[in-house]
Amino acid sequence: SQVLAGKNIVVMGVANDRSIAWAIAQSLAAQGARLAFTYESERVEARVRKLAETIEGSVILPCNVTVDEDIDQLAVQLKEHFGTLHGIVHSIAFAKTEELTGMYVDTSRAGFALAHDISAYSLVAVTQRLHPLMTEGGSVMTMTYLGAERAMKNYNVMGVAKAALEASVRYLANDLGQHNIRVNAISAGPIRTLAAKGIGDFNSILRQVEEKAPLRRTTDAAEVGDTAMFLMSPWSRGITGEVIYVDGGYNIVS
Ligand code: 0WD
Repeated sequence: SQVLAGKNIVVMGVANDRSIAWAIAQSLAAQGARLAFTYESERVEARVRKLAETIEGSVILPCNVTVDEDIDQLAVQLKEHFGTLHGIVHSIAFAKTEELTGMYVDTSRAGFALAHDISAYSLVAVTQRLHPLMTEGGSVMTMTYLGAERAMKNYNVMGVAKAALEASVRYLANDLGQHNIRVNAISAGPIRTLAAKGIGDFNSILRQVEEKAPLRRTTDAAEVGDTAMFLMSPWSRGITGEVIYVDGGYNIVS
């Protein structure tokens, strides 16, 4: 039997087939979840639609997380399609390329605000509007990185935004626990995706992980997918407000 049969989950942040959100969707679908995918703009719509078509019964909805009306509409649409919502997968981040290289001290006001809006506040904005649909309890998860805790080369403003995101996970978990809604983050090791392309010297980051991580290899998106599946499932029912590392153990030695 499938552990997520009868569960309705919205997956936000598929850009292409390398997206971590896509690997998560595979793991959730394999366990019988009914999925809704959101896409940021027409720029990615066709790609997301093609991918979603390979998962039976899934729906696709627009949502740019910087636009409150988009998230309002998402709530309306999800209520129409699903009635009850059981899970939210938030796998979204953005910073200007020029802020992801060089020194953090050079971060602009606008660059700081944009990175925090899309990468941290969006989790709050989405959870705020969707948690009322989680009438049977639920699970919310987001994606973070070790750069939230360590000053890592080139990660810069995104590390500061991830620190805000991780703190948000704790505050949201504390707010929503009374409704049996859990909120957690996965801290993944570096994975080659579209978002990773923006980070300076990504190859040397991957090489370091291969050398130093206890598992002596880089993280596979499918490993993140399976942990996300666990977080969406009742197997993790006692876990909330937590950051779970899926990084081959890199954080314990670095
Ligand atoms: O090494 C990595 N790839 C890691 C990624 C290690 C640890 C964590 N993460 C995090 C990222 O910071 C992000 O939060 O995982 C999450 C997913 O990232 P990804 O799968 O690596 O990257 P990608 O496939 O690019 O998905 C992120 C997507 C955007 O893609 P693009 O590249 O088109 O910006 O986030 C979405 C968009 O689809 N996104 C938005 N969605 C709605 N509204 C918005 C927006 N305004 N902006 C970006």
